[in-house]
Amino acid sequence: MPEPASVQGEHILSLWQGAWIAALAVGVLVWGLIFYAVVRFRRRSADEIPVQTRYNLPLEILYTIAPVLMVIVFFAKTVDTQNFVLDEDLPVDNTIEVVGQQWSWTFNYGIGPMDEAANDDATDDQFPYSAYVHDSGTGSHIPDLYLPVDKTTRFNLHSPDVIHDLGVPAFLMKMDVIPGRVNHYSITPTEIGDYAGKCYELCGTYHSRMLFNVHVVSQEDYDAYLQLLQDAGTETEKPLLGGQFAHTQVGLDENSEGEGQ
Ligand SMILES: [Cu+2]
Repeated sequence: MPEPASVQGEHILSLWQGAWIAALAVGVLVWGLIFYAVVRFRRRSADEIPVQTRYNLPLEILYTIAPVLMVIVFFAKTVDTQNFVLDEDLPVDNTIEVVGQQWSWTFNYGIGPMDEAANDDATDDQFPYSAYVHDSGTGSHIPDLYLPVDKTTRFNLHSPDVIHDLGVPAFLMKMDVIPGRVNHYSITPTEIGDYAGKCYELCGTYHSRMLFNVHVVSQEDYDAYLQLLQDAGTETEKPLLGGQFAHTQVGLDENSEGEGQ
Protein backbone atom coordinates (compact mmCIF):
# COMPACT_ATOMS: atom_id res chain seq x y z
CA MET A 1 0.00 0.00 0.00
CA PRO A 2 1.20 3.55 -0.65
CA GLU A 3 2.15 5.68 2.38
CA PRO A 4 -1.18 7.38 3.17
CA ALA A 5 -1.00 11.13 2.46
CA SER A 6 -4.41 11.94 3.96
CA VAL A 7 -6.12 11.70 7.35
CA GLN A 8 -8.77 9.43 5.82
CA GLY A 9 -6.14 7.19 4.20
CA GLU A 10 -4.56 6.35 7.56
CA HIS A 11 -7.85 4.81 8.72
CA ILE A 12 -8.26 2.86 5.51
CA LEU A 13 -4.69 1.55 5.81
CA SER A 14 -5.26 0.28 9.36
CA LEU A 15 -8.51 -1.44 8.28
CA TRP A 16 -6.59 -3.10 5.44
CA GLN A 17 -3.71 -4.21 7.68
CA GLY A 18 -6.03 -5.41 10.45
CA ALA A 19 -8.04 -7.48 7.96
CA TRP A 20 -4.85 -9.12 6.63
CA ILE A 21 -3.53 -9.90 10.10
CA ALA A 22 -6.87 -11.47 11.10
CA ALA A 23 -7.02 -13.44 7.83
CA LEU A 24 -3.46 -14.68 8.28
CA ALA A 25 -4.14 -15.77 11.87
CA VAL A 26 -7.17 -17.75 10.69
CA GLY A 27 -5.12 -19.15 7.81
CA VAL A 28 -2.31 -20.33 10.10
CA LEU A 29 -4.83 -22.01 12.42
CA VAL A 30 -6.63 -23.76 9.54
CA TRP A 31 -3.41 -24.89 7.83
CA GLY A 32 -2.15 -26.16 11.20
CA LEU A 33 -5.30 -28.20 11.77
CA ILE A 34 -5.16 -29.61 8.24
CA PHE A 35 -1.54 -30.76 8.61
CA TYR A 36 -2.22 -32.12 12.11
CA ALA A 37 -5.15 -34.20 10.80
CA VAL A 38 -3.17 -35.40 7.78
CA VAL A 39 -0.31 -36.67 9.95
CA ARG A 40 -2.17 -37.79 13.09
CA PHE A 41 -4.99 -39.71 11.38
CA ARG A 42 -3.16 -41.10 8.35
CA ARG A 43 -3.62 -44.72 7.32
CA ARG A 44 -0.84 -46.65 9.05
CA SER A 45 -0.99 -50.06 7.34
CA ALA A 46 -2.50 -51.54 4.18
CA ASP A 47 -5.41 -53.37 5.81
CA GLU A 48 -6.30 -50.91 8.58
CA ILE A 49 -8.85 -48.13 7.97
CA PRO A 50 -8.51 -44.99 10.11
CA VAL A 51 -11.33 -44.26 12.57
CA GLN A 52 -14.31 -42.96 10.62
CA THR A 53 -15.66 -40.54 13.21
CA ARG A 54 -18.72 -38.41 12.38
CA TYR A 55 -21.10 -36.09 14.19
CA ASN A 56 -18.82 -34.30 16.62
CA LEU A 57 -21.38 -31.78 17.89
CA PRO A 58 -19.04 -29.38 19.77
CA LEU A 59 -16.76 -29.18 16.70
CA GLU A 60 -19.69 -28.51 14.39
CA ILE A 61 -20.97 -25.74 16.65
CA LEU A 62 -17.46 -24.23 16.75
CA TYR A 63 -17.04 -24.09 12.99
CA THR A 64 -20.48 -22.57 12.57
CA ILE A 65 -20.09 -19.89 15.24
CA ALA A 66 -16.44 -18.94 14.58
CA PRO A 67 -16.97 -17.71 10.97
CA VAL A 68 -20.09 -15.79 12.03
CA LEU A 69 -18.07 -14.05 14.75
CA MET A 70 -15.32 -13.24 12.25
CA VAL A 71 -17.80 -11.73 9.79
CA ILE A 72 -19.32 -9.63 12.59
CA VAL A 73 -15.90 -8.23 13.52
CA PHE A 74 -14.92 -7.52 9.89
CA PHE A 75 -18.28 -5.85 9.32
CA ALA A 76 -18.09 -3.70 12.45
CA LYS A 77 -14.54 -2.53 11.67
CA THR A 78 -15.56 -1.71 8.09
CA VAL A 79 -18.59 0.31 9.18
CA ASP A 80 -16.40 2.12 11.72
CA THR A 81 -13.86 3.11 9.08
CA GLN A 82 -16.55 4.02 6.57
CA ASN A 83 -18.30 6.26 9.09
CA PHE A 84 -15.03 8.08 9.69
CA VAL A 85 -14.04 8.41 6.03
CA LEU A 86 -17.52 9.51 4.89
CA ASP A 87 -18.28 11.64 7.95
CA GLU A 88 -21.05 14.04 6.87
CA ASP A 89 -20.52 16.24 9.94
CA LEU A 90 -16.87 16.87 9.23
CA PRO A 91 -16.46 20.65 8.77
CA VAL A 92 -15.44 21.34 5.15
CA ASP A 93 -13.03 24.19 4.36
CA ASN A 94 -13.33 24.03 0.62
CA THR A 95 -15.57 22.44 -2.03
CA ILE A 96 -14.43 21.52 -5.55
CA GLU A 97 -16.97 20.59 -8.22
CA VAL A 98 -15.36 17.72 -10.12
CA VAL A 99 -16.60 16.62 -13.52
CA GLY A 100 -15.60 13.28 -15.02
CA GLN A 101 -16.34 13.46 -18.73
CA GLN A 102 -15.33 11.15 -21.55
CA TRP A 103 -12.30 11.25 -21.33
CA SER A 104 -10.85 13.70 -18.91
CA TRP A 105 -11.62 15.78 -15.82
CA THR A 106 -12.75 19.31 -15.12
CA PHE A 107 -11.96 20.80 -11.71
CA ASN A 108 -14.08 23.80 -10.70
CA TYR A 109 -12.70 25.82 -7.79
CA GLY A 110 -14.88 28.31 -5.91
CA ILE A 111 -13.47 31.83 -5.70
CA GLY A 112 -16.47 33.89 -4.56
CA PRO A 113 -17.71 33.97 -0.97
CA MET A 114 -19.05 30.61 0.23
CA ASP A 115 -22.66 30.07 1.25
CA GLU A 116 -22.55 27.66 4.21
CA ALA A 117 -26.09 26.36 3.72
CA ALA A 118 -25.47 25.47 0.08
CA ASN A 119 -22.16 23.92 1.09
CA ASP A 120 -23.95 21.51 3.43
CA ASP A 121 -26.43 20.52 0.73
CA ALA A 122 -24.64 19.08 -2.26
CA THR A 123 -27.40 18.89 -4.83
CA ASP A 124 -27.20 19.13 -8.59
CA ASP A 125 -27.90 22.81 -9.10
CA GLN A 126 -26.92 24.35 -5.77
CA PHE A 127 -23.36 25.58 -5.65
CA PRO A 128 -21.78 27.04 -2.54
CA TYR A 129 -19.65 29.72 -4.22
CA SER A 130 -20.74 32.78 -6.17
CA ALA A 131 -17.99 32.40 -8.79
CA TYR A 132 -15.76 29.64 -10.14
CA VAL A 133 -12.54 29.10 -12.02
CA HIS A 134 -11.58 25.81 -13.62
CA ASP A 135 -9.02 23.62 -15.29
CA SER A 136 -10.46 21.32 -17.92
CA GLY A 137 -8.48 18.38 -19.29
CA THR A 138 -8.54 17.06 -22.83
CA GLY A 139 -7.00 14.11 -24.60
CA SER A 140 -3.76 16.05 -24.92
CA HIS A 141 -3.84 18.13 -21.73
CA ILE A 142 -3.66 16.31 -18.41
CA PRO A 143 -5.47 18.54 -15.89
CA ASP A 144 -4.14 19.55 -12.48
CA LEU A 145 -5.94 19.26 -9.18
CA TYR A 146 -4.62 21.62 -6.50
CA LEU A 147 -5.45 21.05 -2.84
CA PRO A 148 -4.45 23.07 0.23
CA VAL A 149 -2.55 20.98 2.79
CA ASP A 150 -4.19 20.19 6.17
CA LYS A 151 -7.53 21.58 4.94
CA THR A 152 -10.58 19.44 4.32
CA THR A 153 -11.71 19.61 0.72
CA ARG A 154 -14.96 18.10 -0.44
CA PHE A 155 -15.32 16.78 -4.00
CA ASN A 156 -18.81 16.98 -5.48
CA LEU A 157 -18.74 14.45 -8.31
CA HIS A 158 -20.61 15.13 -11.56
CA SER A 159 -20.78 13.17 -14.79
CA PRO A 160 -22.53 14.29 -18.00
CA ASP A 161 -22.13 10.90 -19.71
CA VAL A 162 -21.14 7.56 -18.15
CA ILE A 163 -19.85 6.32 -14.79
CA HIS A 164 -16.31 7.40 -13.97
CA ASP A 165 -14.43 7.08 -10.70
CA LEU A 166 -12.25 9.69 -9.01
CA GLY A 167 -9.32 8.17 -7.17
CA VAL A 168 -5.90 9.15 -5.84
CA PRO A 169 -3.85 6.15 -4.69
CA ALA A 170 -1.83 8.24 -2.20
CA PHE A 171 -5.05 9.21 -0.40
CA LEU A 172 -6.26 5.55 -0.39
CA MET A 173 -9.69 6.77 -1.48
CA LYS A 174 -11.85 6.66 -4.57
CA MET A 175 -15.53 6.98 -5.45
CA ASP A 176 -17.77 6.49 -8.48
CA VAL A 177 -18.88 9.55 -10.47
CA ILE A 178 -22.41 8.73 -11.55
CA PRO A 179 -24.56 10.61 -14.09
CA GLY A 180 -27.81 11.89 -12.58
CA ARG A 181 -26.63 12.02 -8.98
CA VAL A 182 -23.98 13.91 -7.02
CA ASN A 183 -21.71 11.68 -4.98
CA HIS A 184 -19.25 13.36 -2.68
CA TYR A 185 -16.35 12.66 -0.36
CA SER A 186 -13.87 14.74 1.57
CA ILE A 187 -10.11 14.49 1.84
CA THR A 188 -7.72 16.12 4.28
CA PRO A 189 -4.26 15.86 2.68
CA THR A 190 -1.43 15.86 5.20
CA GLU A 191 1.71 15.99 3.02
CA ILE A 192 2.77 18.66 0.55
CA GLY A 193 3.75 16.97 -2.69
CA ASP A 194 2.75 15.81 -6.16
CA TYR A 195 0.60 12.73 -6.63
CA ALA A 196 -1.01 10.82 -9.49
CA GLY A 197 -4.76 10.44 -9.89
CA LYS A 198 -6.88 8.56 -12.39
CA CYS A 199 -10.27 7.22 -13.37
CA TYR A 200 -11.02 3.85 -11.74
CA GLU A 201 -14.07 2.86 -13.78
CA LEU A 202 -13.73 1.54 -17.32
CA CYS A 203 -15.62 4.33 -19.10
CA GLY A 204 -14.89 3.97 -22.78
CA THR A 205 -12.22 3.87 -25.45
CA TYR A 206 -9.83 6.42 -23.91
CA HIS A 207 -10.46 5.54 -20.26
CA SER A 208 -6.72 5.07 -19.82
CA ARG A 209 -6.14 8.74 -20.65
CA MET A 210 -8.27 9.96 -17.73
CA LEU A 211 -5.24 10.90 -15.68
CA PHE A 212 -4.75 13.98 -13.54
CA ASN A 213 -1.93 15.43 -11.47
CA VAL A 214 -2.59 16.19 -7.83
CA HIS A 215 -0.62 18.97 -6.15
CA VAL A 216 -0.95 19.33 -2.41
CA VAL A 217 0.34 22.84 -1.63
CA SER A 218 0.30 25.52 1.06
CA GLN A 219 -2.76 27.76 1.31
CA GLU A 220 -0.74 30.66 -0.24
CA ASP A 221 0.26 28.53 -3.25
CA TYR A 222 -3.33 27.32 -3.56
CA ASP A 223 -4.66 30.89 -3.65
CA ALA A 224 -1.96 31.82 -6.15
CA TYR A 225 -3.03 28.94 -8.40
CA LEU A 226 -6.69 30.04 -8.33
CA GLN A 227 -5.50 33.56 -9.20
CA LEU A 228 -3.60 32.06 -12.14
CA LEU A 229 -6.75 30.33 -13.39
CA GLN A 230 -8.69 33.57 -12.98
CA ASP A 231 -6.04 35.54 -14.88
CA ALA A 232 -6.29 32.93 -17.65
CA GLY A 233 -9.92 34.00 -18.08
CA THR A 234 -11.66 30.86 -16.85
CA GLU A 235 -13.99 32.62 -14.42
CA THR A 236 -17.67 31.62 -14.63
CA GLU A 237 -20.66 32.19 -12.39
CA LYS A 238 -21.57 28.49 -12.29
CA PRO A 239 -19.18 25.54 -12.41
CA LEU A 240 -18.78 23.88 -15.81
CA LEU A 241 -20.51 20.52 -15.63
CA GLY A 242 -20.25 19.26 -19.21
CA GLY A 243 -23.37 18.65 -21.27
CA GLN A 244 -24.58 21.89 -22.83
CA PHE A 245 -21.79 23.89 -21.18
CA ALA A 246 -19.42 21.39 -22.56
CA HIS A 247 -15.76 21.53 -22.37
CA THR A 248 -16.42 17.85 -22.95
CA GLN A 249 -13.95 16.38 -25.36
CA VAL A 250 -14.86 13.77 -27.88
CA GLY A 251 -11.83 11.97 -29.16
CA LEU A 252 -8.26 12.97 -28.54
CA ASP A 253 -8.02 16.55 -29.66
CA GLU A 254 -5.09 15.51 -31.79
CA ASN A 255 -6.17 17.16 -35.03
CA SER A 256 -7.00 20.52 -33.58
CA GLU A 257 -4.59 23.41 -33.54
CA GLY A 258 -3.06 24.26 -30.21
CA GLU A 259 -3.50 22.45 -26.95
CA GLY A 260 -6.23 22.19 -24.41
CA GLN A 261 -8.99 23.89 -26.34
CU1 LIG B 1 -13.56 7.66 -16.72
